[in-house]
Amino acid sequence: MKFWNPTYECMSREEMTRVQTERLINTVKKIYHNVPFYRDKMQKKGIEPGDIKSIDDLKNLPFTYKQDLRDTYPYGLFAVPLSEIVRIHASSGTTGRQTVVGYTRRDLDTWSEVMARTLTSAGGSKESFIQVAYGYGLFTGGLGTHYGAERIGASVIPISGGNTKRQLQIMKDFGTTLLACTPSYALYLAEEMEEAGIKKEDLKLKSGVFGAEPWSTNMRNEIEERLGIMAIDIYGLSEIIGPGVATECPCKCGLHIQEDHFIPEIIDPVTEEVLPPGTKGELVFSTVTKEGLPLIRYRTRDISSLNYEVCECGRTLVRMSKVTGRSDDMLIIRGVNVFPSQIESVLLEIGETAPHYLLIVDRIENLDSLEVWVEMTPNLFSDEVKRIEDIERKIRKEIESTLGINAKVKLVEPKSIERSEGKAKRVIDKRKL
Ligand code: DLL
Repeated sequence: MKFWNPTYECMSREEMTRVQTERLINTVKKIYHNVPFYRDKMQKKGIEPGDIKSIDDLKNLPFTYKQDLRDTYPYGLFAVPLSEIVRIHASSGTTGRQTVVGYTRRDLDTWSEVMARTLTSAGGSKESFIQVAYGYGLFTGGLGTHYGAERIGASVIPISGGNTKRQLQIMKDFGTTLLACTPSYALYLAEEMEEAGIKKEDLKLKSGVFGAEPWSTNMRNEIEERLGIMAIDIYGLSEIIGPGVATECPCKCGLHIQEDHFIPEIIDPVTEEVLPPGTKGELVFSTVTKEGLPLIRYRTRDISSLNYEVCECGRTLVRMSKVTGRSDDMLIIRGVNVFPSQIESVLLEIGETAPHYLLIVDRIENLDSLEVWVEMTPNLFSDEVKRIEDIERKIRKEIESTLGINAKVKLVEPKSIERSEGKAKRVIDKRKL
């Protein structure tokens, strides 16, 4: 099966606009009456629910920031009585208070629906064996994928993250056909698999849905090659629902946003002006079916662009470009904007090292410095010093020519960079700014 819900996934633009408008009007009414925070914000802007007549009026509504969720911690933005909330998750935020999100029974149903669309798009069906290696718990990755997988009738293997040897054993013995985990963990699994002497031909794996962190196209090629699968990018964030906000189809040319539930906009993060399709900027979402925690114009900090052309796969859902990084993950090194995924792309393009790296940023005598640590492959490790130095030089030159910054490149021993079972930590910023 190609689509889970063709009525919405292949709807005409006019029809989609009609659905979105109706749902937006309802949501705005609800938040105005049920969430004092939104009522205040709207009143300050001099708008009433009746002023919102179409999705063109979205731009007049106030933004919601992560800080607003923190300021109203834990339940201040919920729009229903707490007795209606049947599930609570929290975001894995690394800085500040974590943000708490709540779901009603209908929200869980919506989440399963969008995840069912996602898994179907990645080739999943009731015949599939889906190994969910995202963490279960407050993180939305595990349970979100789990419910979607059950919805399509697949056989779900709820192994959660970690315990890599066991993951491989189960993958082989249970005949896993679809793997769900972070892209960095997928690579780690590939590495351990090779070490354990398991060949990709020994497995039944056909595809994977990888997300929760930025990853480059080169990393996709590496995963596809080493695991012998189709690797699909899946995007989402707890505040909006969790995984399943958007996903690639087998065309792998942008991620289809489930826009009958989440209306996207791209804005200039500084001027907050809405940008036209095709222009890169910050992704902003308004949820239009959520009951527990509806959010209007939520600032994701993720950088992307929108494409409204109909995709070859037949879906009409707007596509967002692969997220290359967050505006707040972006490193500014001597005035140059650098996303870790750009460096990842250079490393994998050169391809003579292992795909594991760490960026160390420091400020020495008022000058920013960037060190790139990259792991050697075992072969390279046993090679001559001169060859190792040659590769270091090659990487340095390539980073300089593609990103315009000078980096110190250090090839380090195989397996010396810590592996991650969830989101990878790629940057150590020692600057005290
Ligand atoms: O990471 C939800 C998720 C789970 C998505 C499993 C996909 C798969 P949070 O922990 O709230 O939720 O983190 C959300 O992670 O704003 C992005 O910065 C980043 N992110 C998520 N998916 C992708 C992706 C989950 N495919 C934050 N590419 C988001 C790049 C991603 N970044």
